[in-house]
Amino acid sequence: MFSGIQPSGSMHLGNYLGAIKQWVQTQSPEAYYCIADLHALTLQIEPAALREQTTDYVTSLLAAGLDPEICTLFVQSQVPYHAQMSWLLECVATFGELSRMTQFKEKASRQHGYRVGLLTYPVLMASDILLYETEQVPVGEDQRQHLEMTRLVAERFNNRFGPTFTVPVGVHPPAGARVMDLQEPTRKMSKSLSTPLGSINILDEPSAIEKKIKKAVTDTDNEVRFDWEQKPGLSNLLEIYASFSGEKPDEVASRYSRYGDLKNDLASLVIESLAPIAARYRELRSDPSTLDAIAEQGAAKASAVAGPVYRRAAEAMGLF
Ligand code: ATP
Ligand code: LTN
Repeated sequence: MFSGIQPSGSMHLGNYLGAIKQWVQTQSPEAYYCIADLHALTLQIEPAALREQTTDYVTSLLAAGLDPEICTLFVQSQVPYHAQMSWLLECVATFGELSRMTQFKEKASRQHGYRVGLLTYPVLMASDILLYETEQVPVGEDQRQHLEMTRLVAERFNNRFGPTFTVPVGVHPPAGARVMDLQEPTRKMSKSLSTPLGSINILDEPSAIEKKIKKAVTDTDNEVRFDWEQKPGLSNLLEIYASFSGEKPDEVASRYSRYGDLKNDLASLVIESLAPIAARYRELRSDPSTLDAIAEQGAAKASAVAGPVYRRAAEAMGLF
């Protein structure tokens, strides 16, 4: 199992429910999770902020329940095979394929003179995944297209150069795979695009969580029903509830007749579920040397797996 997260901005409820909760539930000695700091270089980000946020993300993932005694947690740039493999796979993927990626088109259209890394981003992601002989990639829905790209590149490589890579599949949670912005429920909750009221961060204060849920955009007909087409705002709240409580969104809907009651209970549920993470975060963040040591051990464990796979791929392509 392999997955990653960029250390950009604050970790939000979409990241937690779409990806991290699954990582924690399925962690094992064969699970590898990385903080994708190389991917974050595709964004406008100050060096000091990137360094700080990388430590914040190591801390948040530990606080959310990843246990470095069970799985491997590491920082992408500390394992140089990722950047090396990315070059090999850039010579397998095509410009046409990469320029058709939705995320690239969206992000590039918002920037003048966007970086080449924004185009080749999915190749680095494919490298991350393929270096660990990954079978399953737990991610949110928004990464579906990048996973398809990873499969395509792996299959093409295997056909051209002989069996080298395992071809992975994406796994998405039954509820919470696409958490929407609370203010614009037709758009996904996002680090780079959501407004402060649109996104709940996992370290938000209880009063902020309550305020954001109460102000979440719904509709005016006041009928509690799970229906993404007609009621995206309300359905998003029901889905967040279901993801925390382990129920189906329909079941949650059947218990409520008023939006206000649902919002009150949801606020309590989210506050209660996130409080232990925030408490653990504060405890761990006060000890940076332990965090550095965990990342260093993680990088050593990751390198031991990634190194032989990189060499196999390099040899298959004819490198000296
Ligand atoms: P941005 O929106 O700025 O591109 P992001 O919020 O998507 O960033 P990432 O680091 O790119 O954050 O994503 C980390 C993980 O969180 C991925 O597995 C991704 O699929 C998942 N994820 C991100 N946003 C959501 C969301 N709104 N709902 C469910 N999962 C999400
Ligand atoms: N691009 C991913 C983050 C990411 C990732 C990965 C996810 C980087 N490398 C490898 C899964 C596997 C995103 O969520 N934006």
